[in-house]
Amino acid sequence: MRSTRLASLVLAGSLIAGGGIAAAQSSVPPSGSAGSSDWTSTSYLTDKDGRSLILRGFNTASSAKSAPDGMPAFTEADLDREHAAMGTNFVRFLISWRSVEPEPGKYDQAYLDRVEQRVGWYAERGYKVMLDMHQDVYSGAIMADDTAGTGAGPIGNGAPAWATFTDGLPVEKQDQWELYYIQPGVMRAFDNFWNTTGKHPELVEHYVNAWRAVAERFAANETVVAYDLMNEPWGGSLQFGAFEAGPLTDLYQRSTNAIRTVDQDSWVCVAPQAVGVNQGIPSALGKITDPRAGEQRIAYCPHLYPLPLDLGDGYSGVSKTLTDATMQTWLASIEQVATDVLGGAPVILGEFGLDTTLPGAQEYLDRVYTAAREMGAGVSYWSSDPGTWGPYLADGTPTILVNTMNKAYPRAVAGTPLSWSSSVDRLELTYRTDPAVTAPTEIYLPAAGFPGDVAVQGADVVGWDQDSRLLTVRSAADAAEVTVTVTPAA
Ligand code: 9MR
Repeated sequence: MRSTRLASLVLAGSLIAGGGIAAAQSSVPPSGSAGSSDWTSTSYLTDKDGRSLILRGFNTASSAKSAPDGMPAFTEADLDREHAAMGTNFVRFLISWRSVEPEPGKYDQAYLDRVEQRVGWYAERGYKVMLDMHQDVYSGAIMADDTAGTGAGPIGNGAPAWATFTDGLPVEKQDQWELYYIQPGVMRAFDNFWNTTGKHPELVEHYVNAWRAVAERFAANETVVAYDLMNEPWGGSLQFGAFEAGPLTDLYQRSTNAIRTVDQDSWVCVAPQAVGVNQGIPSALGKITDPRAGEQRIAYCPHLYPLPLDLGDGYSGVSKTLTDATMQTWLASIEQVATDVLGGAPVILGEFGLDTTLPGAQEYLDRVYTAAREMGAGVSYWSSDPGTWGPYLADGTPTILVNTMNKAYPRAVAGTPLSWSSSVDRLELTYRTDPAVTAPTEIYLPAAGFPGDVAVQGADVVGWDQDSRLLTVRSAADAAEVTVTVTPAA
């Protein structure tokens, strides 16, 4: 029953879309490298020293969605625990339009102070932050008290009440949170936001200006490297091509232009329509042009939620076959947008996640992290919230995620990573050096496989700090392509 209903949401998108899917699909190369793991992005977000960043971390956190102060239930001690146990270097930090702009045109600087304080915690520990303007089913104003009976907490979040216009249309209780998206009142709220109704041209303008207010605050902050413009966009009665190539691309372009009036350097992250594309249907997103001087800083930040796993089926049997098929088309779709549409954009897997107690969960986690590594993508897992999806249960018991995440990886590379891999006690990284980058390459090595001194080939050791678990190395400046291997010292 449950599966049928969520599947019907994906299908609903298709039906609303009419010919949209066909139009989107026709833009994907017929053979391409569909699903193969041989596509590697050579484009990366970079730090202020020009090093390529390999980003691994969490979404923090769902608990921020409806909190009165907009903050996640995530303390500095929680961050210490995460950092020590998993060596993460990245967070997709949830912010919301309702908190940024609680009244039309009034930006809540006290809220931005609180965000900045959390960013400071991450800064002290060497993280990079992507601010994610989160929404689910438009706004908490639509069904503030409705938990859908799932026990999963409030559903709607994102837009302020003053920007929520359901025009009196109903929103009935649903047993699967995604199904709220096709309730008439929610559909209408989106149609008003995108001004498909022709009645609310001011709403997107407000959203764009809210982004400028956020970017103004964080422009000079080196820890905030990226702005994720909209979580899991939904077009209401416009779907796929009609939505993605139309108002969605337009909002992304306008937000990018607004951000660039105050912030030249942070990356702007764009994502496709969520329903359907997160399940492997091709995207019809259009090109966004970055007006900054120099290289474009637009990143592609899609999500991955194969339907069977979202429905609680686990990664085994038919569900595994379907999930693998989803991965194939999803990978092809990511490559197509990142390369052909966005002109070689770096990729961050903004969200993926599952109930880690499902059968086959470990295999699925390994599969996705392998795919991300091979394609050169950053990853922010959904989410750090306590529970069976997260790294810790409410009582602090670790799930399989902790060991899954705690692997050796290069964090900041003095050039362009070409490939890397790691096992418990070995890391290998091949990269093309960039003579313009003088900062060393930084590698995280967990204590389990690297308890003491390390042996490094292919580069000189600059430093090895067994507290932070960070190894820094430098390669010969004239080497075009180098391979560095790290093992425990004999
Ligand atoms: O896991 C979240 C669940 O507890 C909430 O009820 C739901 C609606 O707010 O959101 C879930 O988180 C989703 C995230 O906001 C967007 N991407 C998919 C996530 C998992 O379903």
